[in-house]
Amino acid sequence: MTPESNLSTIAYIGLGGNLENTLELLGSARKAIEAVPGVRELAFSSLYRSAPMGPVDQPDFVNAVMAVETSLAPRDLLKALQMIELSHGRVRTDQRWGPRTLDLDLLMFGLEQISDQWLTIPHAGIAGREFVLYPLAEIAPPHLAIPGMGILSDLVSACPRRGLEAIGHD
Ligand code: ROI
Repeated sequence: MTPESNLSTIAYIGLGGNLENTLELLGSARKAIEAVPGVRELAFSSLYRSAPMGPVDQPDFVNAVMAVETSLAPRDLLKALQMIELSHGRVRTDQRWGPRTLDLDLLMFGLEQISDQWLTIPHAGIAGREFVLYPLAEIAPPHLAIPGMGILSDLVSACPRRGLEAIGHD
């Protein structure tokens, strides 16, 4: 079968970045993900502005979650996302490659649970991160079971919004 046929697994991808061209990068990354053979977009959440998790002496982040249907194996989808990060996620500052400006995280791959040296599915950072859970809840069924973590709506209820705000649809 070609990668285009048998689109059977629903995967969720988290997108984020925190430099000034992040909005452009997220739109461009979205197009690049849609262009991967064997991947079809099902939904794209609003864009959300969030306070940085971790070191606070950095700009706010913009985050979103995308649902796709795919015929790819999880590791092939991961590789495609990493290629897109490399081609979109770095900007030139002076002579040197600047910090990574685009993160693409494979959050879920159907109901699979994978834990090896390359990949942890579901992504360990889903639970407790408002900038993942709220956009995910916008485009996924509320009763979605996240293997090993619980039901999406319960995880959202347990997670304060902190400063998270939707900044609109694209
Ligand atoms: N904080 C927010 N709000 N959003 C992110 O996507 C994000 N990504 C990161 C760190 C630096 C941990 N903080 C983040 O990699």
